[in-house]
Amino acid sequence: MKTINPTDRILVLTGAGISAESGIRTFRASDGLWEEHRVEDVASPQGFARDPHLVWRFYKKRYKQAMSVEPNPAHYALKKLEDALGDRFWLITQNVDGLHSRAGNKNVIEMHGSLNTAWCTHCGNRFPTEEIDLEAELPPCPSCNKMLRPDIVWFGEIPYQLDRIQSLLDRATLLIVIGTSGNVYPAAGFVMQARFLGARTLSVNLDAPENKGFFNEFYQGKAGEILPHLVDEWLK
Ligand code: BV8
Ligand code: ZN
Repeated sequence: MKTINPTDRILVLTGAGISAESGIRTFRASDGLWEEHRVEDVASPQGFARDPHLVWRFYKKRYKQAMSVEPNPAHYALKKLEDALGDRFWLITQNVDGLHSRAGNKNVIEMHGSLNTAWCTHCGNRFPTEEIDLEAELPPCPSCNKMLRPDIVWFGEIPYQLDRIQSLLDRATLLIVIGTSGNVYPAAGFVMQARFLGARTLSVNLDAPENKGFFNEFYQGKAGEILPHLVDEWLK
């Protein structure tokens, strides 16, 4: 692909595949099962209402795992891209592992929430997960002592910052989608919107995503191997 034009506004969307080489299992790799649980039991408000102990155990485990791994070359390639483009670069992630921020990216939108935050639906406050009592079976809110919930967007809940995302999509000249199967909406629909709005669209994915037909370019393989070279090529 030709190098990036000086006027390009780049929007990146990432999914679980970009964290795979950091050692975090993707959603699909376990055929829709996460650590032996059905998605609707651990990633839905109904599941949380039914068994908050199970859901907290599931998220505490994923939080500890996310804290124990490192960003990989794909994350650092996106940091390099943001350094070169400044506010003409924005990164939307479906991931909740916090690895993009740990790699140094600043313009990040965590549209499905984050393992690093807990949310009290009673008093509305949010707290860094490192500051709450994870030893408690059901961590209590430091303000009102009621039960916290993970600050994660579950299935059936509305993703965060959709209006912000829409305005970024409206102005993007290039949408780069990395490591996502294109199963989950509304994220999977961004490439259609970008195409419709006249942006160039590019996918880097281990296997063909569901919405493959909407990409102008598709680089098949591991993001950690492909992305650093692509970014160096673009920044020449
Ligand atoms: C909403 C937090 C209403 C949880 C997540 C029927 C049809 C269409 C849609 C629906 C439907 N029924 C219900 C819906 C809506 C639903 C949905 O899309 N369901 C799907 C399953 C059909 N969506 C919702 O409920 C969303 N909310 O719709 O609200 C609304 C919306 C807008 C306006 C008004 C109202 C909320 C969805 C958010 C759910 N929460 N995450 C948690 O993480 O604990 S989603 C969760 O699963 C992840 O965040 C991620 O988004 C998703 C998994 O997807 P991927 O990231 O793509 O991961 P996956 O494993 O699938 O793919 C990995 C890819 O990487 C693979 O392609 C693989 O090839 C590739 N890969 C692997 N290794 C590498 C690699 N690529 C490169 N390099 C590698 N090394
Ligand atoms: Zn509270």
